[in-house]
Amino acid sequence: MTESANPRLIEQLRAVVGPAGLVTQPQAQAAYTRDWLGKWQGQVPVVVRPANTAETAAVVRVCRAEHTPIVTQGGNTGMSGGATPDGSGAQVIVATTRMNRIRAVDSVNNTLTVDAGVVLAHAQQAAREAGRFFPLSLGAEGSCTVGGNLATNAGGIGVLRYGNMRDLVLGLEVVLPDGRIWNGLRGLRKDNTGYDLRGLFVGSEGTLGIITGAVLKLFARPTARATAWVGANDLGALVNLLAGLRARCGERLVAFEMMSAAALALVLAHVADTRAPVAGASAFHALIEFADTESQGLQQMLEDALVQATEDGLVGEGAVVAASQAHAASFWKLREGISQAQVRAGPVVKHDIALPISALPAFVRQADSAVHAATAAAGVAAQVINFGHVGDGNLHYNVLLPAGLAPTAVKENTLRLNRVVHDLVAHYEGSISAEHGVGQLRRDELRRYKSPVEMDLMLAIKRALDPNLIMNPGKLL
Ligand code: FAD
Ligand code: 2HG
Ligand code: ZN
Repeated sequence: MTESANPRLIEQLRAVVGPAGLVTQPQAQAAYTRDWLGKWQGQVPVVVRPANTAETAAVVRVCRAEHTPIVTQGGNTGMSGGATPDGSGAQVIVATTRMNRIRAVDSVNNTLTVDAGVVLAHAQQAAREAGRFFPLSLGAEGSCTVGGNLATNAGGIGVLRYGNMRDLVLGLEVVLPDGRIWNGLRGLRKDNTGYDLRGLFVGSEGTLGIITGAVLKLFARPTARATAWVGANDLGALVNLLAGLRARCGERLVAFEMMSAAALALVLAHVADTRAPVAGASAFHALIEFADTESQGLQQMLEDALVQATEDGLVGEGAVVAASQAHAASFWKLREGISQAQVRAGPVVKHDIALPISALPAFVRQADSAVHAATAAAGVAAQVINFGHVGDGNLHYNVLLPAGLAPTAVKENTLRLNRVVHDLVAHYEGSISAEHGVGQLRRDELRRYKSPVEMDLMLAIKRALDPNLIMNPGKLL
């Protein structure tokens, strides 16, 4: 859509952010109106790129006066369609990426204060330069933003040791739907002065306000890492290996990622310069990483733990400890290539689920047979692509449909498989969105699986903060 859609709106926004802060040409807007997976496409009259918090607040006031809904967008790497506008052309995107200042590093308080549009990798870099460590890490870290990480409560590979984004933030600055600024940028580890306002905005997916700044927790920087690849014949063995490593090595265990044989095969087929780290046909693989501030003995500790696990029968088809950083990086390339490999392979029905770790083996057994029964009955040759952050109970239990399957058949199978998998997740009292958020992908599912009381509470919060419903309508609730 062009500027002529609502000239008065565009004019007022231009007065706030200047010409450099507006994207009005459809071609230039394309990078904002389509999501990373290529699943959703919207349209907007304009993309607004405020340079700071005051401009963001003024933009919100204009949009409110003009009854124009706002879709906040960071790096546009989300997997639930939360940052993609609808097709009406009536919503505007407010992109945070010009707000990219590292505001302060306090290495005594162990905090890092950043604009919300700072790319996650830049926040990690700022921590590193201060001799500290910011632990949130995920495949999209080169382009996702701290604001997007907060708004989706992102998880990733370090959750078992450091927690998810909710655990990593101390303070927030937020532009509210009425255009006021809430300055909650406190670097406090103790503050019992009422309701947890910060917690409300974490995971709110742009529906309660625009996060413009954050105080993040820093940690001691690990100086040593040891990485291993392990093949196992069943998921029960891997889950027992995880429990054993935790008991034996405690917080040195910083990542425990799983991928099924099918997930590994998909990466090997679709990502260049990859090869399987161990020979043999293991049904499951784990990528295990230890880290410590003390380098002495870390590699040995991992090797000893794996020898013990082999004696205990938990390691099926072999294990290998990386001999160099490049060797370790080749393991991580396999893990981080899965999302891209899925995009290349065909339509994928995603299930980003969390379960108690102890329930994972039984869940996967039941889900595998239920999915195979459902797809066989529909006459579709589907393949389960199961991988994820087993160390925190988060599976990406995805189902790959045949490339070239008609869109109507993809839709029918998606609905059918969502029901099969999510009903089983509910049976195990798990979550249907572990880390990717609800967005527009899981909005209908949420109503089915949340209790009426929980839905009422969330709607009451939404109405209280955003009575005009201008913040990301059609998402989450
Ligand atoms: P966007 O996609 O721009 O937005 C996501 C949501 O947040 C939208 O609802 C948007 O409205 C809202 N939002 C964005 N910025 C703000 C703000 N400043 N204020 C208010 N609301 C805002 N996620 C994981 O948790 N773990 C993973 O391991 C992981 N791996 C990934 C790997 C790949 C290759 C990709 C593409 C994605 C992955 N993700 C993962 C998805 C993940 O949610 C995002 O990468 C990231 O957290 C989103 O940040 P973003 O800046 O791109 O947000
Ligand atoms: C990951 O863990 C991401 O790699 C993406 O959360 C998961 O592609 C997916 O389904
Ligand atoms: Zn993930």
